Amino acid sequence: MTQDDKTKTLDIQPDQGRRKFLNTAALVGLSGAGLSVGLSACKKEEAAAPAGTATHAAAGSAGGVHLKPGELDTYYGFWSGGHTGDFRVLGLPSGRELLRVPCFTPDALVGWGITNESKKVMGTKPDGSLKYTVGDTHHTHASYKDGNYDGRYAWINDKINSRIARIRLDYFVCDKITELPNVQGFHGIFPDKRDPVDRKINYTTRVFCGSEFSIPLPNSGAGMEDTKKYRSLFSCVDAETMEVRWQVMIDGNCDLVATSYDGKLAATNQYNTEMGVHYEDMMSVERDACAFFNIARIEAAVKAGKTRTFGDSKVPVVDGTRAANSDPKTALVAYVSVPKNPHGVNASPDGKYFICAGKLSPTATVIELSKVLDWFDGKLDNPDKAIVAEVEIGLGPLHTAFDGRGNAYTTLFLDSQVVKWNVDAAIKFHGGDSKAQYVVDRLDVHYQPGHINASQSETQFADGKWLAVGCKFSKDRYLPVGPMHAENEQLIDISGDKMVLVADHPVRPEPHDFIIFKRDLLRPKQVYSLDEFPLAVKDPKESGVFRNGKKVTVKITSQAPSFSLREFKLKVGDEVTLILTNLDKVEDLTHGFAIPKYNVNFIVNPQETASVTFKADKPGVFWCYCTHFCHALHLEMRSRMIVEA
Ligand code: RUQ
Ligand code: CUA
Ligand code: CA
Repeated sequence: MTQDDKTKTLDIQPDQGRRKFLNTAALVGLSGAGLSVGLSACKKEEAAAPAGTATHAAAGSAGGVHLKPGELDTYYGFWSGGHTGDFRVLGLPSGRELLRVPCFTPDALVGWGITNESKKVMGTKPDGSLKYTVGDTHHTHASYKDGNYDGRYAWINDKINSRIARIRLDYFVCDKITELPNVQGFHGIFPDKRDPVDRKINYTTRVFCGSEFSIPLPNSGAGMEDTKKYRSLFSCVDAETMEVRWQVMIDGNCDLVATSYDGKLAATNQYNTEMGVHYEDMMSVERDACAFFNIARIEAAVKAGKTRTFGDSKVPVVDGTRAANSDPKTALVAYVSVPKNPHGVNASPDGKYFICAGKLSPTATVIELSKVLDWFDGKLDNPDKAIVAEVEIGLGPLHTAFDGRGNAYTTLFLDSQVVKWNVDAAIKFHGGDSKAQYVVDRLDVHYQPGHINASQSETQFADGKWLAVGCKFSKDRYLPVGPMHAENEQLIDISGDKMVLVADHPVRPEPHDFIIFKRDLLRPKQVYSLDEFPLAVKDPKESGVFRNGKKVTVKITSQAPSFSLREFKLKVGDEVTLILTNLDKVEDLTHGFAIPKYNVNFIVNPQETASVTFKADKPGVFWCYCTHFCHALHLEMRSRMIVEA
């Protein structure tokens, strides 16, 4: 199909024959044959792709993507790194990667997992080694105030070990990691946007976390064969203390998470309402659900002590199962049915709707939040009546973004497309107006898109300029580099009626979700404050070797091009803590500190302090040197560690 043919087909509603609800048999092919069919279809369409790829002249009004040397991007993008376990910062529209913030996994550049400070954040075993060294980040979101990002924090999840990390956006560092109790497969995450009760609190104070895998509660070896009793917990983490405030035990599982702008509701889409243990079981019913949590009621129940705990965890758990929540007047959770194995739940910027994509159904479901609240108030007899549209949009719908002009953009994994559709028109169509034209545009992307997000899409200030699409397969878009390909993140100009593909960006596998927001919402600091670090060596005169039996503290400062100690002496068997403060005050004047054969390397940014603890177990001379280029005499920037036998 050429791009022109495709454009001609845009004005008709999705073909009903082709876009039938997929039945279970067809879906068995999803994981194998279905996907390869999808990919070979991509291959055919590849020839047509350049026609849909805009030159700059053809691009909409969002502006050019190629910035001149020295030009700054106008948006920040926060990307999750996937199983690299990091958090990435990009500039948009250029797509340039600016920073990786290590969170869950060690990072050799920074010394994350090497320094005592980072190990404390990451968590250690009693012997001082890291508790975990693998991670799998999926979703990142930032703190809100008045319906917009306020630049305080971002959060990111680790699916493998059920951890949530917080990134301070003043210094772009991970400062806290919390492990959720009794949770496996921690997937969706979303901060709240204001308080449901105290209306003065118009900013984020909670972060909600969904658990994708159901497990025996507690998971300590009993009841492992009784799979029908497995449950999932939906968790609320305090945004400031990062402690888990409460959990809700639910039927089915949690996938993605969304929150309402009024603070009253959080929701998670559920693909396994069957509570199956094999994937065939997980897609045996035609409708799953989106579970809505009434935050004020849950917190009242917690306060009233209507809670239990599981295992060693002290976190109070309320009962959100279907059986316990059938009476709307007291229900904590409303289950709205959604077809089939839905993926993604996204809040529209006007605050009115949550949209779930069908994944195994070619539909998007629009749920009106005021009607969900009506059900909780006893004004609606069935929570499914909160569904105001359920329309066919294409095959394998996953995630949805918004332009602030009433349009939604949903990734179609199987169709390798983004579909732009109008929410109001979809509601009219669903209401019986068969002439309502809700599909506005379709664009081929390359290939198999998962996440999607538009500039400011997750705020009330969606500005409809840029749309980024995370394609899971790049196939032929880049030079081959062996069996594994780069992922392909594509940038689309959405400022006009038609979507215009403007750039491909190869990214290291494998990013998942991302958010894009205006650069002036962030004011990062470029030099630390010495007071942030209790161990800071504030003056070179404080440096030296301080011995207390076998425990030795070495205090050093750095100022380009030298360390305050030109040499220091240790004895074999010493337990050494080395503290280094970088007294340079110039931004970007970072020093490194490496100790050969001792597996030590870390950096200190301007006015930062970091420490390492190690055992002096090898006699000899070890030239500690600066690993971060800092000065014309960078190579000469050394300190001689002498370990006496
Ligand atoms: S999920 S491709 Cu982990 Cu973000 Cu949807
Ligand atoms: Cu200090 Cu290089
Ligand atoms: Ca299912």
